[in-house]
Amino acid sequence: MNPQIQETAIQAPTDRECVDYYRSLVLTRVFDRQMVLLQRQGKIGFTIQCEGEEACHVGIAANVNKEKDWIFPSYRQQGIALALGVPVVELAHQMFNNVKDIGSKGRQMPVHFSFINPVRWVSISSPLGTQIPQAAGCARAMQLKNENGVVFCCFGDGSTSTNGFHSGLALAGVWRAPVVFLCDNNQWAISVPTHKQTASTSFAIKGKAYGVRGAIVDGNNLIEVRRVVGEAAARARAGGGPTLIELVTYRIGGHSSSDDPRRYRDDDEVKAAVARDPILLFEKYLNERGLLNEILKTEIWTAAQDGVRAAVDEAAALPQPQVPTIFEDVYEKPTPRLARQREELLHTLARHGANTEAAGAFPL
Ligand SMILES: Cc1ncc(C[n+]2csc(CCOP(=O)(O)OP(=O)(O)O)c2C)c(N)n1
Ligand SMILES: [Mg+2]
Repeated sequence: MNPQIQETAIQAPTDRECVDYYRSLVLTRVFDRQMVLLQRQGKIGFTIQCEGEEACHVGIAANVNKEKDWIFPSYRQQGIALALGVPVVELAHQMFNNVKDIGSKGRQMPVHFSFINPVRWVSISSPLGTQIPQAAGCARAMQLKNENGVVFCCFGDGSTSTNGFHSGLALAGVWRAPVVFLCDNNQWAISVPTHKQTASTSFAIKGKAYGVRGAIVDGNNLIEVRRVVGEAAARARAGGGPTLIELVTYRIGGHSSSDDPRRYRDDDEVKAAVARDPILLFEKYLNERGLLNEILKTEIWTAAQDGVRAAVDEAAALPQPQVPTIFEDVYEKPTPRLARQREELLHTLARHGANTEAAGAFPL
């Protein structure tokens, strides 16, 4: 560790910031619940909720410098995007995989977002842990270019069992790269509980073998998440190297819209987690600071519901991308083989038509 690096004291948030954080928590919750309803109605094929983990996301987002930093998310971080001001309609376009799904043009599963504006958000990969060495490499590149940015890399407790986790941390440790690894320990990796995932005393301790500082924070306490992530980001920005932060939280919903968690976990466990719902905890904090009253609360929930409804109406009304667009974007000039395949596809479509209806649930 470099003794020159001073710890940066993170200032408490202003009243205005606190109310903004609450808006982001609520918007994320409303968006997620609406996506579940749409999936159940057969209007979108799939979704992944982050219910119970929103304080992690809003607390992380509070430390992101949108001009300088990069985010390498996993598939359960929509709260970070919303808190950073990505318009909810952009998320809705991706969920419907419509023609305005700019990041992936309908080629990715729902919730696998990519954004460039207003945040550098790298396209989400389904294979677990693959973003971790990518994030270390991105941080190394910024270090070599003397850019003063930080990479925020998100993954779950289960993803610490991937090769990517170990190679990513090893590289980041050696390079002292400016990256903050954020492990959302939501207690489950689909149906695998944390005690079957690792025999370690924590996930944060896994950084030690790689020379990466570790920290553990209550992921349901937004103010604490903001502080601990803020300290790690400041340290990384000052050349102090990477940190692995374990955010202890709980996945209140199923793993995805294809999962029924009642088959493998106790209702009592979920009830205990719901009692520590991060939105309730943050409301208590706001009340203690005298920042929330019933009028403001109603205004914030109503605005979120109206915003999500309008975004969904707009996204649902748009068609899906034309099927031949799958040949675009890889080569500036398509290879002869691709050109031939495109012609064959056009021919088949002309004969049989395109079936663009979602034909059932995703397997995951
Ligand atoms: C390399 C790889 N192995 C397995 C899977 C299947 N899979 C998808 S999500 C998941 C659980 C991941 O759990 P965790 O990392 O804790 O994240 P969480 O879903 O809890 O946010 C698994 C095993 C995958 N996508 N990629
Ligand atoms: Mg998990």
